[in-house]
Amino acid sequence: MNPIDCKRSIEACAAHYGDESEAVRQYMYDGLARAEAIPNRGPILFTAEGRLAPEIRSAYSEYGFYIFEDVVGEREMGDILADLRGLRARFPTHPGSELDAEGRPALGVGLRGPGLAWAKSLGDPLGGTQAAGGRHKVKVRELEAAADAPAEAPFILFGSLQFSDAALRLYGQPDLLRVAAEINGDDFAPFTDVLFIKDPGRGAAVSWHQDGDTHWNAPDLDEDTHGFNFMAQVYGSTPVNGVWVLPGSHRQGQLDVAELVKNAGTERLPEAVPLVCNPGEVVICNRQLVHGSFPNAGFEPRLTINFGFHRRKSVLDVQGTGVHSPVKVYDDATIARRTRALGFAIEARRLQYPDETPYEYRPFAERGETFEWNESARTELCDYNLLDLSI
Ligand SMILES: O=C(O)CCC(=O)C(=O)O
Repeated sequence: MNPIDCKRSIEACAAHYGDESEAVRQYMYDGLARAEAIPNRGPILFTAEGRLAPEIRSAYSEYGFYIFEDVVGEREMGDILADLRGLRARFPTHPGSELDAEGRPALGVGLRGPGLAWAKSLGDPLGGTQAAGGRHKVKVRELEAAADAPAEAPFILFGSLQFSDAALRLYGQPDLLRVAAEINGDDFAPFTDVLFIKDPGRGAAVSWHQDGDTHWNAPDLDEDTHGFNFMAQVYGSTPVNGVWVLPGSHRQGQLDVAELVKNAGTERLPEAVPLVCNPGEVVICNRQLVHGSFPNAGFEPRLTINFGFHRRKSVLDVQGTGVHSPVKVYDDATIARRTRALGFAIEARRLQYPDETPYEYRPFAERGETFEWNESARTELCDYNLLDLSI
């Protein structure tokens, strides 16, 4: 499949930057070329012994991300798009509203956990603030949205598995879970699950940062200590609307992102590359990578179904930092409770795709834990993200 043609969007985006527009245009085209030169994309492949193909493992280790092609097929994508239409119809009419456009109780109303977060159209709500433990050190340039854009637009939907059966089923995708087991061990633990919503002309920036809070000074810190996110692309992603990453930075420990920007003399970090994806591709993205996204001033939407996994030893008996869920020590029972979402996901997927071999998660087998996907499971899933393993 050819990559999305985003030339018009690059021009439109660059035009927002006034006297920096030529620099922005050049950065986007150079970024595209740098991304293309990195050998880190292809289908998910396993060896005859069932291990992740070593070239995928080593490319992921070297660059900190890998783009899996053709993960979400036509049927599944149809389900996802239908779900997203339904979800969006249930969004609150505006921040603070409890009603959707049809006057019904809006999505997330009545839940204790976070639901939909809004952000100023083409703004940068996180950069230079104390949000998420102050990890977004630098504010990237906010852009002027068109007069007909809303002051605030949907930005992040937290706890997405409780709102979308299609997202839940993707969470149970067997090949992705085999990848998770390969990277984090077959007793891997969950992290958090969200939708990043970057509507054209509206979607806000997520300024440069590294995820991860707890283990930067640990003597045994390594490149996989703070886990990874899968980023499934519904509409694809481009330099204009997508996440940019600094390849290899996940192996360099905690970096001073403000210093990187200062030294570069620009928010456009010179070595960064955009995650360029077609619809249905899924990026595995190391949380320790320096990464971020600019306001989406182009014409293509981006919607990322984000879901992450950790090594068990990175979360077991560790006190979370409160970024994604209330502060808590993650004992074995807490991890087991949070992992029940995975059991529901695998079962929901099995019902939808009976011809596929479901993923067998070792801790469920060891505990003899079984799952049914029904109304009581759906109720149990409400507010599941209050137990996100936030490290
Ligand atoms: O999707 C984006 O724009 C930002 C993603 C991100 O920062 C993350 O997943 O940690």
